Amino acid sequence: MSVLIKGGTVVNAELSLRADVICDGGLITAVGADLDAPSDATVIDAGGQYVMPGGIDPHTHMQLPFMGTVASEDFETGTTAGLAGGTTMIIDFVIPGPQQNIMEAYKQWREWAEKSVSDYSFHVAITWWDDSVHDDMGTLVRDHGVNSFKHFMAYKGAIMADDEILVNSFARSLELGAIPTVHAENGELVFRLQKELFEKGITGPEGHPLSRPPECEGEAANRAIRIAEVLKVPLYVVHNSCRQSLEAITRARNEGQRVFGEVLAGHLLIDDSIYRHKDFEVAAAHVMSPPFRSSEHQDALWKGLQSGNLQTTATDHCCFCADQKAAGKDDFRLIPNGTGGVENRMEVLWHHGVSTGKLTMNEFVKVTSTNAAQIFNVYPRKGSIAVGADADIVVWDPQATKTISTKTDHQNVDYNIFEGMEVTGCPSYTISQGKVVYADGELNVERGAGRYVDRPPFAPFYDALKKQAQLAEPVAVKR
Ligand code: DUC
Ligand code: ZN
Ligand code: ZN
Repeated sequence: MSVLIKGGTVVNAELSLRADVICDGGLITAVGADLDAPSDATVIDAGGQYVMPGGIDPHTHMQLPFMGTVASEDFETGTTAGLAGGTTMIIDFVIPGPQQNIMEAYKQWREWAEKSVSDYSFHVAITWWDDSVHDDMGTLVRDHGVNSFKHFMAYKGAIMADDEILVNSFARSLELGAIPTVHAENGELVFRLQKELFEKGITGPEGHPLSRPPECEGEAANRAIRIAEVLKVPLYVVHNSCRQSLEAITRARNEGQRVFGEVLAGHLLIDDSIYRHKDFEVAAAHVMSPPFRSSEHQDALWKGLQSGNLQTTATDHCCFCADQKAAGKDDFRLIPNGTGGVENRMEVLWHHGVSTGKLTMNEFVKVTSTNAAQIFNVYPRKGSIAVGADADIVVWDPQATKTISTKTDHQNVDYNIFEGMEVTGCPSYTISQGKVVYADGELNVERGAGRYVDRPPFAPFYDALKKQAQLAEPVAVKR
């Protein structure tokens, strides 16, 4: 079955042009003026609309077992919600428990993800260290299409990676041609601040941001960046929420270091006053880490995106319903951390980014799709409208409006952090693997249609980095 998208403007990261697009056999087979439809083709009239690469959300946690419960959104419902919002690929995380065999965890997550309706891939978290972890990292890169490893610098006593783990895993990543990524928060400081606040009687959600100040994030981001600098390995810092971590990234990039930064739609648009909301349910629904920050930080993050010092946007989609959040009713430290957004990332970024003149349409494509595809090495298969690329496409109606609400969204969670937000600019069609899976508000998805996407290592570039690392051996001292 083929699809002809007719009369639209194709918007790629590097250029926009009036062109029709034909999809056949899951791939884009033609891009050009006045293309004729094959006789069996479904024809989409994209007049007055933009035809863009489907979004890639490089940071989600579907059905994550976390803080004594399991995220409510699974791989089927989560990827369905993504498609309704124009996101055609997610990169989720395998997170082994402390001492859990890495390959066993990887297989478990692969099994859970088989029901996905759109394509997906996995970063793998390194939560502990021994020779088996070292070897399993090699197996994952060589045989299983993994080219990125995640390190949580927070969550002491659970999945936190200390400096020893960071150093071992970053060095191993360089050897393998993989990119380390970090959740940057100083877990020791967070642990101490949480305890102090609780002992002072601050037990509600307002304690959450107080226990995780921006300085904790800035310190951890800078530490990870400097470790990566010494080891000569590129680094990706996930969900930057504050000026301090952005400054650490910007400084390093200005010094020529290969560091990438991600920002979440929520951190760009929601401020920390929400944690002081009178209703526990509302405040708790926003508990995620790092927390939402004051508007000073949002301004800085937008500038980071505009300047190119932050390259990707994500959601950290990790949903917990009110009954799950209630576990922390009397102790904010027990509120499961996580918020949703996979369905709304593209539209809130368009509305607040493109419509306000902060981002061009091409920059929008870069930060919602192309940059993630390039950084995680699946470009141009993903992240571009080009002959031979996967036919993962969103047709974008810049005039369409909607009010975001949990009553109408497809996310499997009872609270939408963008509740009530009015946006102009929404997907009218989403095409995944060449099939129309979302059209004018109707979904037509198939459980299990999503494919695991292999991401190869970064071999030639890393060879040069490895040579540099070897050159940096100590010079003998003559006495
Ligand atoms: N932060 C969250 O809010 N949830 C899942 C994991 C994380 O780092
Ligand atoms: Zn995180
Ligand atoms: Zn996360």
